[in-house]
Amino acid sequence: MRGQVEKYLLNKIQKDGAIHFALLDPEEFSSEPAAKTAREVELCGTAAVMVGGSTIVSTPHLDVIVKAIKKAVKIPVILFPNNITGISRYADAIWFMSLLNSSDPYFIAGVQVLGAPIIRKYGLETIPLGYVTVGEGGTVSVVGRACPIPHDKPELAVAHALAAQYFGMRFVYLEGGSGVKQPVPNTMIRMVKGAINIPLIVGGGIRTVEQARNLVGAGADAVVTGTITEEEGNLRDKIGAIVACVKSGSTKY
Ligand code: 1GP
Repeated sequence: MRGQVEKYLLNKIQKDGAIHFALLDPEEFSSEPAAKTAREVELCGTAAVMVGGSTIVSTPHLDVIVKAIKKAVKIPVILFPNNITGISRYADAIWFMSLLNSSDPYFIAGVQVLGAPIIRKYGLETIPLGYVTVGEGGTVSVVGRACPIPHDKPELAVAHALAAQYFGMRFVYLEGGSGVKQPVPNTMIRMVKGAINIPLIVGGGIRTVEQARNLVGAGADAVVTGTITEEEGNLRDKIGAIVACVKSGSTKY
């Protein structure tokens, strides 16, 4: 059954054509700056705050950050967990995700089995997500023992995305890796989007309005930015411009 947060995301994609997620890595923030950043991205029109990072080990710190963000914003706070340490009782929902191109069963289904009873205990809304790393792959591919899909093999991305859909997962995330030089290529997005009928999230290496526009133009239903949210500078200018172009850049609906 779809929960409130998922329904909200689907409605927003339907209404705006495409949406933006701001990703905050708890390891890069203390609670006050995290709350301030979340407030600013909310004002920019981001759909939700995602909280997670590839190397989180301290759940108590994660709890502090999630609580601070929850207090600061009205938009949903969705966990983007790297492991069972990435689960906080204070969030609204959790991407219940499987790293489909991992070679380690732990990241495909093992950690999910360990986390499921805790998620139930906390009453977190789960949103099933097929997660696939591509290109350089980033830290997440190293930590998750994944073999990232080469940029020039879009048909492999299509196969993974279709498998996610056939498993019953309700979103697919093509992950280029945080801070990578090149976001997921447009051709890959176009081919994946053409093959599936669940929403497609794209992230990793997105720094400019131009990049976001291209990704949405190619078919991304949601774009995630993390690194630029952590950098110095006027967030309203950077994120605000990307959110605006994500909305207007979509021609899908
Ligand atoms: C990482 O896709 C996200 O999981 C965000 O990447 O930090 O490069 O924006 P960036």
